[in-house]
Amino acid sequence: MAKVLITGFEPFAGESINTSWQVANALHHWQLDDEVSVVAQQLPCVFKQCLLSLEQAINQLKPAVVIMLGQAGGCAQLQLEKIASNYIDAHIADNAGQQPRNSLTASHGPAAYFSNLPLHASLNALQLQHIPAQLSLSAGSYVCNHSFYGLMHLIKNQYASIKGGFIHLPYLPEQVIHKPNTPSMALTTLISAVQIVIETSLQQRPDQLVT
Ligand code: PCA
Repeated sequence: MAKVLITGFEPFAGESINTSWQVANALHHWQLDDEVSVVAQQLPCVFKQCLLSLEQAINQLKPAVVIMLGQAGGCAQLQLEKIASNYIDAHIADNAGQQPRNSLTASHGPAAYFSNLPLHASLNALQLQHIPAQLSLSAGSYVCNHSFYGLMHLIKNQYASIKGGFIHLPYLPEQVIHKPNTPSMALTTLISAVQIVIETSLQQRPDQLVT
C-alpha cells in the first residue's frame, strides 16, 4: 500500500491554532482507495526540531509522497511552493525562542531546490474545482522554508523516489475574526484542495522543465 505523509505545524506567533495542522489532522487516515493511505504528522515550529521530526516520520513511513503544509497568514490563495531556498532569516523567534538570522539551512547544500510535486497539474486541477491557488516562488525565510529545504535535501540525498513539496495555506475564518480585512478560506475547501493535490501527485509526473 502506498503511503502519503502530510505534515502540518503547531501554532506559532501567539495563535491558538495553525491552519496547516487543522487540515493535516483532518486528513489523517484518509483512505483515498484500497491502495493509498494518508498519515498526518505535526511538526514543531522550531528550527532544529522540525527537521528531526520530519526525518523520523519519513524513515518510519517510507512514503511515496510527502506534502508539507504551513500557514501563511494574510494570503488569499493556496500557495504551491516551487522553490525551497537555502536561506534562513527569522523575523520572529520560533517556539523555542531561537531566531537565526542571515544563515543557511545546509552549509554544504545548493542555494535552492525545486519542489518535485506536479505543481502545474495540481494548479489546473484546483482551478477546475474553483479553488483559488497560485504558484509561489518563495516560501519565505522562516521555519516553513527551512523545513521545505530540509525535505528536498533529504529527497535529493536519500529518498530519490519520494515526490515532495510544500503548500502554504490561508488562515481559517475563525482566525481572522479580530483581524479586519484579512483573507481566509474554509476548512472544508482547504481539505478538498489538499486531497486534490494528493491525488494529482500520485497520478502525475513532477513538472518537467522546457529545455
Ligand atoms: N508557518 C510559518 C512557520 C510555521 C507555519 O505554519 C512559516 O511560514 O514559516
